Amino acid sequence: MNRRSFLRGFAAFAAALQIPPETLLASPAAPGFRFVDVTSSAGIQFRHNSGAYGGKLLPETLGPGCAFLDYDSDGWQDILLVNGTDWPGHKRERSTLKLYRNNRNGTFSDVTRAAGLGIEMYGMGLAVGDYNNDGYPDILITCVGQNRLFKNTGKGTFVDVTKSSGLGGRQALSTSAIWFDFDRDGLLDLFVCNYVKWSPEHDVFCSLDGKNKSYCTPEAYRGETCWLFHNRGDGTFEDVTASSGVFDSSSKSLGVAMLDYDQDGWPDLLVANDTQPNKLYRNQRNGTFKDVAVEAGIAFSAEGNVSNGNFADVATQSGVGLPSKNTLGFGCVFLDADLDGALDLAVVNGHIDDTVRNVRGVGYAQPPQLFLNNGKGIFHDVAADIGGGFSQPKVGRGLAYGDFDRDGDLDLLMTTNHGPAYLYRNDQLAGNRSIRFRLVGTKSNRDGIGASLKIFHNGSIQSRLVKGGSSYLSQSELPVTFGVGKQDKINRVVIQWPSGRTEEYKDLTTGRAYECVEGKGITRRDGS
Ligand SMILES: [Ca+2]
Ligand SMILES: [Ca+2]
Ligand SMILES: [Ca+2]
Ligand SMILES: [Ca+2]
Repeated sequence: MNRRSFLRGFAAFAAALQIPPETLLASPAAPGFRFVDVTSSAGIQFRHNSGAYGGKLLPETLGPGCAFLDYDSDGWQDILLVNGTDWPGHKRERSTLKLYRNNRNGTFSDVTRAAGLGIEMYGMGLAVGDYNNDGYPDILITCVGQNRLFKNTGKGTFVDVTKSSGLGGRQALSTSAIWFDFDRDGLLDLFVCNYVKWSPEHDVFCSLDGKNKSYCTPEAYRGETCWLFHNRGDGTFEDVTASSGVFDSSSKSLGVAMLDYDQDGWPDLLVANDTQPNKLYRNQRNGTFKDVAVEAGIAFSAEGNVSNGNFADVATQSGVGLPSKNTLGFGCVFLDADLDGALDLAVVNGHIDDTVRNVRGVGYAQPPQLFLNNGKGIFHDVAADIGGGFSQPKVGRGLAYGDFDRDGDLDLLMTTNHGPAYLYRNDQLAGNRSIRFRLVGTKSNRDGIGASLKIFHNGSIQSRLVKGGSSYLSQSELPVTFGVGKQDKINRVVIQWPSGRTEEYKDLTTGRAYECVEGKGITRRDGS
């Protein structure tokens, strides 16, 4: 499937999966929130360096990713922005990824160098997860060439453990990655998407006009398998790509999402491939996976799928299909932007080649979209109505959400190719409230990745899975946010931990954030 239908299929799939029909709350006609562009007032000064010098090398047009993460574990979401670098032989400037620490007052400080991350590498995306369960999130940066694993020392710094962890010695064009605990042993494992077999020496000449070089479509390159690494628990990883059944050298993978599509408590994976069939890797609970994408109806676009699968492409009926027909979507996240109890969808768009300007009807820079869910699964793009310049055309790539100011609503972080990053603060206007949960695993992995939460309030039920990844090259915050409209209490929350343990808490006040420690109980946190 092409990238456009990749996004539509991905979005429709997630919509079908994540929006339970019982979540039917009334949605106001006008959006009950607005976005304020706080990028510069927050102190975020970032420009992605794609390295583009005119050679039109394939990776230049793909990045970068971004994340909300709490690297110093102070309860405030920090920001990580991935960067590329100049190509060998075309050196003009020094460029590194950026780590911004949250100052807890709406501003951020650039702590990249102090954290030991002022290192040049051609980065694409990231995955953040506490793989050694010490309470501090570690960072994997996917790269052109060798991916890098940075272990958090817990003292505000990171050390490069790529080699000692066993992840070294691998050259690829890696894209999205995800931490998840596929064997449920309490240790996060790592899945990495690779796009195509590419190196600067083997870049193919493609052209739109037969004269000037342009970025190739993936058909010009051979595919590359994704990788799965099992966490041994001693700081090292074992490559189980082949033995786990996920090896496939024809894949051209851009995105990966964790889900539990058969609801058996074991995490499955959806891998979105460009021009190749998508994969739905069903966890067979014995360390292996089976691709069931074709049976499930998610391998191809709507036209190509057989019926009777678990998934149906509802992009057209849901109102997402038509407005995304002429856009090229990259980062996408489901979030309850207006806190009405129904998950909305944010998408960033942008073409891969600036010469597309010459082609009628399709722009290089394209407007980001924010589809509000009316509570009945019908989506309507309100990007132009929410202010902040959000809907101005951009060459969008990465997208993540997080409540950086701890006022209970979800703010958005966006990256653009060879351009700036954007931070949008969400301001609620209708008085809707949320309830937030941060999970701390003890027997389960410390991040609680793979835990499911269900809240019951006033006759309705909402559920979420704690997970990383899912967007493009990016990761949203791990704490979970439920919008509850005007309700000041929820009846109960049920947490199903990956260890198998179930916990339940009753009569919780909304407008607050809670920390749930596996086996220890629930505590209210300060702030929101
Ligand atoms: Ca922090
Ligand atoms: Ca594991
Ligand atoms: Ca909503
Ligand atoms: Ca917020």
